[in-house]
Amino acid sequence: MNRKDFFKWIAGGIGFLSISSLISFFKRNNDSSKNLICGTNTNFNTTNTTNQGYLFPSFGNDGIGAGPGILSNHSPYGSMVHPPAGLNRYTLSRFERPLSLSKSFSRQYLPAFQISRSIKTYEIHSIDKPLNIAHKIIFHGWTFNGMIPGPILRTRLGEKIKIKFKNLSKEPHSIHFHGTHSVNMDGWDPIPPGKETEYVIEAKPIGIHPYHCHVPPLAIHMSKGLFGALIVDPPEGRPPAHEIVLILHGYDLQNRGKNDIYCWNGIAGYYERYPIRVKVGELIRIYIINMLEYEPVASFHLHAQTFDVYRTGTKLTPDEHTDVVTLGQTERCIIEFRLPEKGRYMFHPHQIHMAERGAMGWIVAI
Ligand SMILES: [Cu+2]
Repeated sequence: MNRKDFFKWIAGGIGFLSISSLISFFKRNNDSSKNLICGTNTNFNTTNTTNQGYLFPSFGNDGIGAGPGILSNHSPYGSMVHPPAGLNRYTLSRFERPLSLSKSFSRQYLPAFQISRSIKTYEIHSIDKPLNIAHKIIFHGWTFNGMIPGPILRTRLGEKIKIKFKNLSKEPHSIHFHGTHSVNMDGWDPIPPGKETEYVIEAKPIGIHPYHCHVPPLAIHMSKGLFGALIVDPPEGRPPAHEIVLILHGYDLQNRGKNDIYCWNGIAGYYERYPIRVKVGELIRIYIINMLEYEPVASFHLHAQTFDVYRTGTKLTPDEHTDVVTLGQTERCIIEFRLPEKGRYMFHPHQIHMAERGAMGWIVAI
């Protein structure tokens, strides 16, 4: 082989390698496109109903969720569990109260109540209801007023609230509030189906307190959706801020005492698809509660900005300044921060399996 032939041979080899690698690249991408449409995994087995009546997806190697890292068919930063079709950025507006909102909008943030003398009266009913909690996933929830989480109640320190509870579902349920109240109003005793009761609570201390059904087996009653939040403001109120409630919880789709998907505020993948929009520089206050069952610890982590943490919200001075706050079951906190520049700020639990299975979200500063 002379020198000219040698170079021809080398060039031919490179050409062959390039073409074969291009072919394998397209083949690989073509294969993955079978399961991916606009980042949405469509490989769902929607006819597979379990005896619990759930529809659940089969995607990834383990049947629920995806396989490891970037090799599986999803965005490495995206949620593998997508929200249902047909939602919009206002679907979860009851968890948010931007600074600029009119009174009519802020009423959505609070459930309807009547004030008689000094008592706010709320009507809360337990209702069995199928809910579309993720793309092609119907969950047969046990709900307060048809929603998971239940209504966000809000009051001021020392105000009396009356909760008229009616059990309209097939199982016994109750409402137990965290915080301080009369031991006779503790809500652990089951109210049978069709029956009703009243809980009267003098709201204290200030902060964010979960409420939930307290009928055993407790983990099932709670993870089925029977929980919500009570915000207790100081008598003088709180400084104006863009407020958001984020309640972390999971869904056990196969009734095996294990969370299959995770979410903030009831719908998996929602805040990834519909980021929370805030204004650059405005005060942001997030009320965070960990209502996850079956896992002892979860967290909230914000990217690119640190925040003040008020643990349980019971003080008006911050306990720490950080970028990740860890919460045991039913633990909660209030965080405050401002976003100094335009951009997309990611948030998620730092338990990555939770983030990757529906609990990843964005706050966009505009
Ligand atoms: Cu219950």
